Amino acid sequence: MLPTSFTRSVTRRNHAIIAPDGYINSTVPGWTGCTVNVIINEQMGARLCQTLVTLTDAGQLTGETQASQVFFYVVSGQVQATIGADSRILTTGKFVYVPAGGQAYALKNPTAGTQVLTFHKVYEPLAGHAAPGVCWGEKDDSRAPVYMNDEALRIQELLPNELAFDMAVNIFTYQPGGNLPMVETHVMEHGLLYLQGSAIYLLDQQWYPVQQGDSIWMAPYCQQWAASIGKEPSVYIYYKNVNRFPTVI
Ligand code: UGY
Ligand code: MN
Repeated sequence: MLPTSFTRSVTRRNHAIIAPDGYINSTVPGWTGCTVNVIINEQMGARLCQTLVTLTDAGQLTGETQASQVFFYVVSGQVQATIGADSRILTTGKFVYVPAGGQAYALKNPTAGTQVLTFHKVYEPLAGHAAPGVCWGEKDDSRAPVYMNDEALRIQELLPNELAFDMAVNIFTYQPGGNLPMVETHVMEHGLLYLQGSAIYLLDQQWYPVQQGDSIWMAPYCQQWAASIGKEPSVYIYYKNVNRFPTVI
């Protein structure tokens, strides 16, 4: 038994590891019968919000988007999502993207213990492109092409690759022995949740062991590299800001 003074979580200037051992619940208006853990938000210096919600069988997530678009992904369990006139059952691995600007949403009738991951980003309109509509989909390994010619790495892009979208959400699968082909140094920001397996992550020249259930925030230019550890694939779902002019200068 580890002392209660131990945690793998860290919060640094340009990255954070948030392991479930340090969760403290938040109350969010309209989200009832559930525990909400706000994993990443602007208080950290981030420009996205990431939450993990665990629902009781009476749980409901209801609201209306404002400046931010919201991406809901079912990590485990199932829930009924209603967006406008469209209502669908979301089982594990299914998602719905809800656009910014007054779109009502309701996630209801979950099985007890259902976990829902959310990513939120203030939408930046792009002249000449209509804002995206509601988008439904699911994790599908057959739609995950090889990444950078490395058979041990596959990425599925969950949202359409269109300029109207200013955020991407991808699922990255590393086979045992797989690792990023280089240390990435880039302007885009990430929030992620490990869905399966374990790995070693290098963030800003520091090493972190991570596993299923852990979340990571990487600020712009936080250098990053990862390798799968163990005998099963390591899999994470991650957010990335994309498709907008990179500077106001
Ligand atoms: O899309 C990405 O930047 C991705 N390869 N980064 C990451 O997984 N840390
Ligand atoms: Mn990256």
